[in-house]
Amino acid sequence: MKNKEFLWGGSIASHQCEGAYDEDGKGLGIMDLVTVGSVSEPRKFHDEIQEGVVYPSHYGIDFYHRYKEDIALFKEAGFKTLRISIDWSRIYPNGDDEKPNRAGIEHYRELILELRRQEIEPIVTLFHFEMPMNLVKKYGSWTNRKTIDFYLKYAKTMFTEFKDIVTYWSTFNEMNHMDSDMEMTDFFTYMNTGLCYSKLQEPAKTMVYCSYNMTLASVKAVKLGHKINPNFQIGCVFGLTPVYAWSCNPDDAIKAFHAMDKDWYQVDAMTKGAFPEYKLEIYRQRGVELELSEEDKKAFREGKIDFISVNYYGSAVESAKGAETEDTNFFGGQSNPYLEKSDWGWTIDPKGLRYLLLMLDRRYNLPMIITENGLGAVDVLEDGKVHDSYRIHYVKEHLNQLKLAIEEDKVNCFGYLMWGPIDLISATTGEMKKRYGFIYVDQDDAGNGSLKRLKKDSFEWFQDYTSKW
Ligand code: BGP
Repeated sequence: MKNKEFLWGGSIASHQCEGAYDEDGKGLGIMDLVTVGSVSEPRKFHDEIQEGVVYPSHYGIDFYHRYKEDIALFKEAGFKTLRISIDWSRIYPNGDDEKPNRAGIEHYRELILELRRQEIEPIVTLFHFEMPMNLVKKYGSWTNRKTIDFYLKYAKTMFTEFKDIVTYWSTFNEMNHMDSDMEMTDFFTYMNTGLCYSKLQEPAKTMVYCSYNMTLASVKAVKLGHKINPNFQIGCVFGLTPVYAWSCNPDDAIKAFHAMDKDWYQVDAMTKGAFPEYKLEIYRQRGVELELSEEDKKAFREGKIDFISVNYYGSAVESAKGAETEDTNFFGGQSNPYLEKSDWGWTIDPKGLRYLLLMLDRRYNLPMIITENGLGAVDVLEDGKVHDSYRIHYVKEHLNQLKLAIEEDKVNCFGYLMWGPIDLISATTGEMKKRYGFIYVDQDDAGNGSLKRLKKDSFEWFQDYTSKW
């Protein structure tokens, strides 16, 4: 395939790479209170910063100060695009401030202009697990509709400030993981709201209000952005997991379908011009009656996204009977006996990517971009080199499937972005040693290291492979 326009690149998020958590007027964000964890030790969520505790967002990989050096490396790797996120708490430190923080705006302007100078197309996410903590403490986060207004004020500021230098936007990252229809972990709830599921007084109600209000905020932001610049391409990032039936028993197929509905209802809400009735019915079954006002209905009609962004890491399996094996899966359901897992228990399923793209293409008929994919693995640094053949294998297998999806299945996919093209902090565990990058960063889990950047074997491989694709 010779498509010069295809967007090759990578995705990063501010709380996982910037550091500088209290510089240039930044307020305290929800991720600034999350400790380092590991595969066996969950991250903790604190109310206040405690002395002697490691909070990875405070240092990241110092991208805040080193972005020029890093962008030069991305350019060398052949990137055509970089997906970044803007940290809301750099723009409105408390979320409810009257005026934005100019230093925060200017920082992102410089970063975006640097990308433009290097001919790298910026894709900007407005909410990637980053929100001012004050909105959680003072207003109850997304349970309160006022938070929608604060988010829209922030979105308006960004759309207006960057209307001539950014075309591609994402309203949210993976808010679909937070849902009323599952027994939530603290982690997924906290990442999107700053609230801990286990401490909620009325969990069902809270989850319904938060997920509905965030979905509404997204469609309203799309309308607002299109008004500010009709050329904007505005999407939303969904973390989507194809779910297979354990067997050909129709009961398993229905169970698997419903498991996907948990994630896909938001795609429906943002593409079809209405909030899905089936979701309102599920809310009812959970004891929450949600009456949509005429104004809300109008917002869904008028705020359809222009494209679908997909984060893909693996697939899941569901059986109507419940667990068929003891071995459960990070993505829900149980392990798939046909597939391998990463060291962190994430299923590796390149064909699942093709299957997912097919389903999305036939169901929505919209342009798509893969905004995250990759292998979190431990890398060994030897004599200044990292021989990461396992990563090359992983990416190659996924790209082979992507090629089949585009060339044979004719799905409309306009880009592929690696997650964490430069090693950064893991979102789920806060570790540094769960590395995804083509570029190695010398830093350990406690934040110690020279922060030196080194090209891994996969760096040159990516450069070469994508230039010939
Ligand atoms: C996605 C998030 C990213 C990223 C990625 C990998 O769900 O959007 O922020 O972190 O997962 O996860 P982890 O870093 O935990 O390996």
